[in-house]
Amino acid sequence: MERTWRWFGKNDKITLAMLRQIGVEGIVTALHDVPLGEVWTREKIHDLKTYIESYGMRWSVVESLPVVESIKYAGPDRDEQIERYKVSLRNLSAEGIHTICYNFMPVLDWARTDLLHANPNGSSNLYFNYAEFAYFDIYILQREGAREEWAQFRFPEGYGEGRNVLSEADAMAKTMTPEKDHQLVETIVIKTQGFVSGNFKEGDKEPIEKFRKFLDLYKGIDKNQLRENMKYFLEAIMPTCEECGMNMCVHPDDPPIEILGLPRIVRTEEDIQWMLDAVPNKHNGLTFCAGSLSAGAYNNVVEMARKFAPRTHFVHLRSCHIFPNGDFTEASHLGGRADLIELARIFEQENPGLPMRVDHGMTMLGDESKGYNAGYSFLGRMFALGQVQGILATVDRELGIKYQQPGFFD
Ligand code: DNO
Repeated sequence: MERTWRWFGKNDKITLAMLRQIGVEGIVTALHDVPLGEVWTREKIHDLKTYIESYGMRWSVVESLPVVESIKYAGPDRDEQIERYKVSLRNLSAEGIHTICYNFMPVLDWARTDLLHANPNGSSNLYFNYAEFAYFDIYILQREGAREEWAQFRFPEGYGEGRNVLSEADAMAKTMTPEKDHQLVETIVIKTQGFVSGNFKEGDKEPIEKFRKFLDLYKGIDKNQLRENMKYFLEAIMPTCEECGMNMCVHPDDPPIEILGLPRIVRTEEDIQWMLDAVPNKHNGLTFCAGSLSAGAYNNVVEMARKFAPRTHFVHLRSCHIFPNGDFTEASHLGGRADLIELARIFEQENPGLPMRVDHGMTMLGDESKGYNAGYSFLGRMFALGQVQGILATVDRELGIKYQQPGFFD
């Protein structure tokens, strides 16, 4: 596997010079300053690519070339937006970049309710609490139908026994303050979305109003319709991908559950199989995000890796722990539900050379005061990368794959 790292561009406090020292070979990044829906020009791509190369690394993967909402809900300008997307694909390919990570999640990219949840060892991790999310939905967003949906909510078998998320949310309503509400909105809407999606930005004045408008766009769009819209998009771009050797790899929904009354269609083995079969072209592939998939109790991540390795173009190594009450947090990269050791073995065997990045990491040893993007600490991710490098070195030796970490005399 190619050892890559998600870097947020020239303003990232974590510099390429730092990454070079810790065994990073490839960079995963995006043109974060280009507004959503605008074409990525060849000049801008070239500029960033050359900058990365000047540090002895390469731009391996784009994460993300965002798919605007109107492509997802089939708005009036969808075809125009798809044409722009194709131009960006051609420009990226002309600069030698051939792997694109994107997602097809409506409105909200990924979701967590706590970004600094204490681990027993004094570090912290990202956390998802169902009752807090239900509180946000019912009391802050005040979404029509939310209360009824949460009343029907059931955890997957074996989890959350005897738990009533709706009454927990109602109990929370008695103790929440405007400050705590603000904090939850910051977490769910701004801090997790601000740096990845383009729908919401740091400093948005009325994020909840904005959120409601986005939700309205999806009225009447169910799972089947969203699937059709995804198929439409993929079929439309495949000829361009073939022509310029571009691998598209969809990121699974994180967490892999239906939320806010919105359909989510990349959650399970069946979903992924559907989307690969719907457009049976090798350029239509998957970002195997072990972390997102492992947050779903119904997902057997190792089996899914075996099944989908041939259509995987990019791997996110991360693992989740699901508590008996159904909430989940990010586990150590050596533990949790995802079994990264077995995954590394499967991918090295079945599809060698894939770009891989460690995903998320603990916030530790002072990371918390540096203002990093949520989940994207430096020391925590470096620690995880060290662990994953160890896994890969061991697996590679077992499989007879020669690998020399760059930057050392050995
Ligand atoms: C969060 C990320 C996601 C991911 C996008 C891909 O940490 O994994 O935001 O980059 O969904 O399009």
